[in-house]
Amino acid sequence: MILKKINYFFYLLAFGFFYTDIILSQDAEEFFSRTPPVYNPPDELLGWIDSRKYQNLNGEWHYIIDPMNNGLPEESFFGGFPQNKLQSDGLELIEYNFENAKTMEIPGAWNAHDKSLLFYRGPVWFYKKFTHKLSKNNLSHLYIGASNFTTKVFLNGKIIGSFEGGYTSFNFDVSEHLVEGNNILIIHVDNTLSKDSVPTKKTDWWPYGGILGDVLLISTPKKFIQNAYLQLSDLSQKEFLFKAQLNSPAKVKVNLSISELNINKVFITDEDGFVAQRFNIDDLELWDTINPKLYSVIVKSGDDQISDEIGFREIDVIGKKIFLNGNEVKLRGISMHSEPIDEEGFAFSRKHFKELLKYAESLNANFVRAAHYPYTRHLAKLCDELGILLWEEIPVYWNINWTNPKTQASAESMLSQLIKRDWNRASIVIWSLGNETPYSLERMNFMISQRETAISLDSTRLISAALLSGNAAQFRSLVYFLAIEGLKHDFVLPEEKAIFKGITDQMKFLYGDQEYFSINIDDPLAEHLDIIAYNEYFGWYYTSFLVDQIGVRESILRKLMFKIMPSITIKSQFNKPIHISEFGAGAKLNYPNKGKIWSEEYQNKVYEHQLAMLKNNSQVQGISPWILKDFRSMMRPLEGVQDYYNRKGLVDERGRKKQAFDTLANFYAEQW
Ligand code: GCB
Repeated sequence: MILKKINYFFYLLAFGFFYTDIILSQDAEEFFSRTPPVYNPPDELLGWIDSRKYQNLNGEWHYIIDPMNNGLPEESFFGGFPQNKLQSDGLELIEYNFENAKTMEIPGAWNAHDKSLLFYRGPVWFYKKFTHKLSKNNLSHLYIGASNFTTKVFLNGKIIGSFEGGYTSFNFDVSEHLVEGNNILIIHVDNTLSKDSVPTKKTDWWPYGGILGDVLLISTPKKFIQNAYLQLSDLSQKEFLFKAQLNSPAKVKVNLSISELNINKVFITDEDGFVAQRFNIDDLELWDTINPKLYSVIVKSGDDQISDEIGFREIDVIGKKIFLNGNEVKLRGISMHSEPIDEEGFAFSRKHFKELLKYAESLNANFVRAAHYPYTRHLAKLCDELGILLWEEIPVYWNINWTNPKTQASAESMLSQLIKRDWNRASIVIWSLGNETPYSLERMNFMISQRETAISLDSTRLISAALLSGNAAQFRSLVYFLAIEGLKHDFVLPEEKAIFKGITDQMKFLYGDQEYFSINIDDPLAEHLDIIAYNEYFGWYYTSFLVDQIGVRESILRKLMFKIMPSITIKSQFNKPIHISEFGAGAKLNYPNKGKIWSEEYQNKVYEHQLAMLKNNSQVQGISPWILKDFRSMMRPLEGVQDYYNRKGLVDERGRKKQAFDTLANFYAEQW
């Protein structure tokens, strides 16, 4: 044994560590292979948080960048950063100090706060010292509005738990770990993504890192209402569905009141503390886009009381039409990313969205697509107040790992956390299961199971997903119709006409009976959706995909594309409304080469042709062009033009309008 310890001593010296106490007390194996600490998952999500008592922990936090994860307890030889060791006589070797570390405002993305972290993808530690007054009769829950993408929480040196998945809210009961007076909250956030995460590594938006939502210490009684749901479930029957979940598994009374409607109801939960009841309200002012009526709703049980402003409305589809409260409605929309106007980073506040929604309103839009991940709860609240219809989505984006059960669980957790947070918002009319997911059997199973999750939590909204643009066979027929058009025009050179002639001769037997190019959205997922959402990029991408195959100049293909666009038909074999969830073109504000790619004129031309085309398609009942504002993207490096922005915005990053802004605003005001 002594020999073993001496060997071990030299072994440690070789590593440059002089841990006598460890040598005397532990075996080498034990020292090097410590069992990893256990991080518990968050508790059931707390709803109605704006009506609860809380201590706000937003504001200035210290941070330490730790690319090697040296501070994680499971990775470190000195207990890790959560120990928050301090020097006392100056002879302790401690290689970190939160109190002296730089600070940043929380919520906020580190990429925006510190330019040197713009492209950073890795771990960062956050530290907050706060004073707290203990209250024996209450519980304290640490609530984090959003944190990207993996979060580990430590309070006063103890592990609280971890959460994988960004954008959505989560909470832990920290009552046992709080102390009277000063408390130290340390949060490890890692924005690394992988092939198994949701989203995966490759996204056409910035994978902002940091604590991106409010950090609140919410106080509840020991027996409390975790969440409650109140929605109009059937307009014709004037029927409402109320659900509430309490934390204590016992039969208790829950009181629901809406004083303006003289509603005062008492329900009794089951043994699990859960209640779901339907009831009728006869006389009611409905919420809609013109009159976004909200009622003050109070839910009480024992010592706990929560309240919210809730609107009641019905969204439905019948055949190929969409109905709001029984009246046909067209979705005059705009897509968004969660980035503020004229400010770097992630949009997290009411103020950010007030400003963004002003732009949506001046577009005459009645609908916003919040792509491609959950935003702050403030967005849906504002849409409720302003009467704007809202689409919310989770980042099941492009090709994620359909067969990994962990990936599936992560998507499901995001979807349910989002729904449980926002299920009382009248403005939300669509839950979107994802964006541009290529067809496979595994993807079908994955998405169908997601749909079931959504419906089991809330069946009063429509379910959609933005489907991929066109399959290979459809693109082949596009080549044929471009060639037919090419034979008609003098701007096409004789040698290009010869190519087009060859194409039409070869393909005539396939498409000769057809007059116009037509898309049939045949993705079998459409069968499981209420609205078929479809992203298409006529006038922008498609010609560049085809140019090498066809062998004529791209400029010619673009001209021909504009010629055929007004006659293109977009349909689906499924008897449902189609929503064009994206179309667009990139433009740099004031780009000098007028009319060329990247110019406002070219973008505007795409809008004019798209709107003419979509107006002619009767199954299309909604559109949300891509996109309101230029947004950051690591996929867009072109110097002097993109500079790591996707330039498809109708306004630039500072909020300055491009030409196409008014084109869309006028279309919505006059033609749609
Ligand atoms: C898409 C994606 C969106 C991209 C956009 C583009 O189809 O859904 O995330 O940003 O195209 O600009 O290419």
